Amino acid sequence: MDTTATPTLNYLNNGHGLKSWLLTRDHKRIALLYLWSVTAFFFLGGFFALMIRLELLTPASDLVQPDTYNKLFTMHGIVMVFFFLIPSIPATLGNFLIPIMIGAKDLAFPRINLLSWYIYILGGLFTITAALTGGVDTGWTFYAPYSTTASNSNVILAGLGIFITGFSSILTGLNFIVTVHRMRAPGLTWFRLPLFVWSHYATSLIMILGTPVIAITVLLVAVERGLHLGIFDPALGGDPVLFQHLFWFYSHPAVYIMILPAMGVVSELVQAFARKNIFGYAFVAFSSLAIAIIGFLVWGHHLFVSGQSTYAGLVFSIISMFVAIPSAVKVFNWTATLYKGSVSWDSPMLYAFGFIGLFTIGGLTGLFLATLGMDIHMHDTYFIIAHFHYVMVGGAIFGFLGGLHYWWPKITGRMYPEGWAKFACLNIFIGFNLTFGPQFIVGYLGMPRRYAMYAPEFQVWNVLSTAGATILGIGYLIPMVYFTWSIFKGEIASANPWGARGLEWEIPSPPPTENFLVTPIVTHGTHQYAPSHEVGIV
Ligand code: HEM
Ligand SMILES: [Cu+2]
Repeated sequence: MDTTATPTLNYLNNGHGLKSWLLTRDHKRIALLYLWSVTAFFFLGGFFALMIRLELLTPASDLVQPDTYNKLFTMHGIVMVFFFLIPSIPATLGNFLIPIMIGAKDLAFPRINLLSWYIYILGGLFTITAALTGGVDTGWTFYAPYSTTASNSNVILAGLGIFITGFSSILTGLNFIVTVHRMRAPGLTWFRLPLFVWSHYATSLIMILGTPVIAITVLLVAVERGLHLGIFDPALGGDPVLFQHLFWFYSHPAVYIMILPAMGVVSELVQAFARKNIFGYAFVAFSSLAIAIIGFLVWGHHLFVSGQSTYAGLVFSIISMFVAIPSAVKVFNWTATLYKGSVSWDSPMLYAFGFIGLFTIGGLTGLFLATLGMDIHMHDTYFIIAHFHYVMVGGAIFGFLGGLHYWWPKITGRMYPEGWAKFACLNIFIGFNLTFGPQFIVGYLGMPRRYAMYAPEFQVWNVLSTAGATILGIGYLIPMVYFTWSIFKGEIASANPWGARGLEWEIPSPPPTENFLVTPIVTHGTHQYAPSHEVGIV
């Protein structure tokens, strides 16, 4: 059987019209539904970001009123975290690739997969409604008692949106876990799984263990706001620090929901473009699990200045240092894999390089912040903003874009223009560093976050940052244009345009509806760059 010729029927042309998409149970089509929606949310969040940056071009509050400014950064944070970053890689690339990578026809629960998308959209509509009907000004962290008492905004509606979307995340996580346990092709043992699958397995564990906590937290905020029961507000007999514990017990692990899938992507990219097996497969696989577990133990580093005991601060400070170890293991092993590899500089690999560099900066500055004494100086300054954007934009979004470019030929059956892709990547890299680099400095100098106005001596850094954000914004638009173009005009992609290894490269591009016409039997790990081995399917 010739598996590389493009068959006439594939998942894209098997069924036409809106209904065939809105009622689909095919994981690949659902992945595309998510891709369109997370992209829309990304540009919505990006619009808010641009407004923030334009306001901060000058020290005075001249573009928008401070109250509007508060609503802008709140909506920016909520949209980017809950509606873009958390679902971005798992719901798009994960949904598309996990069944294929393990030799299965679909996820374990295809209908629940579709349901997850509808729940996500419903949650998004609630939150957008909250934004349009007056906005929310609490910051995406909803700190009590401001959010439960003082804030004159749509807290309950926005919270409901996040509560609903949480179920989407939980169901996706459950679906992935059951799929990886139950649906692997014959011969695909745990230690033959692609590292992308391992990282999604770890992510799913966090999703199902952590998400209920944030759901209950926003529910309690709504209960206190609506019914005036004293849970968090000291005036009613509640405890505001309890809110912070509950919030960060989810939201710290959630940063690993955002970054682990990107690490999985980078593990695949490094192997494909260095033509080598990963150095220390088991270490990389287990480091994902270690991150998932230790990630649940460090939330207290967000409470260093909340009045928790020095002893608790000390313990959280030390555990936070530990969580850096498995991340560092990954960075070391990627670097060791690249060492003496025949590295090709295609655009997905450029994003992987970007990820490794920027994530390392984000991670190391995280160690500064985990140092108790230092955080007290840096707390609530722009240093924090710079740190988490290096991790989440420099890390998660570079991983997402790298993965999207790498698997784009598989997803669409078309190549994108490589010259433009390299140009866009460079654009994003420069724009990113110009936006967030100066924020480390201005934060260190003492500029606080979340204010529409600032002292004039900080202006020069803010002008640089706004200029960078403009370049970055344009950089994000370019792939939108050439990806759309490539769907119609791009060169037809072969089954394996990169010469990469893995089951997904052994089926046609785009894949047929059932992925595999014959269930593959796996005889060795999916990353086999040693020339003596046969590839995946026998
Ligand atoms: C064009 C790129 C971006 C720019 C220029 C930008 C700018 C900003 C600024 C200036 C703030 C600070 C508001 C403040 O606290 O005073 C902020 C906060 C934040 N950003 Fe971004 N951002 C960008 C992209 C992103 C992306 C892609 C994400 C997530 C994927 C993200 C997530 C966040 C979060 C979570 C906050 C915290 C909001 C809060 O403090 O409540 N940002 N961003
Ligand atoms: Cu944290």
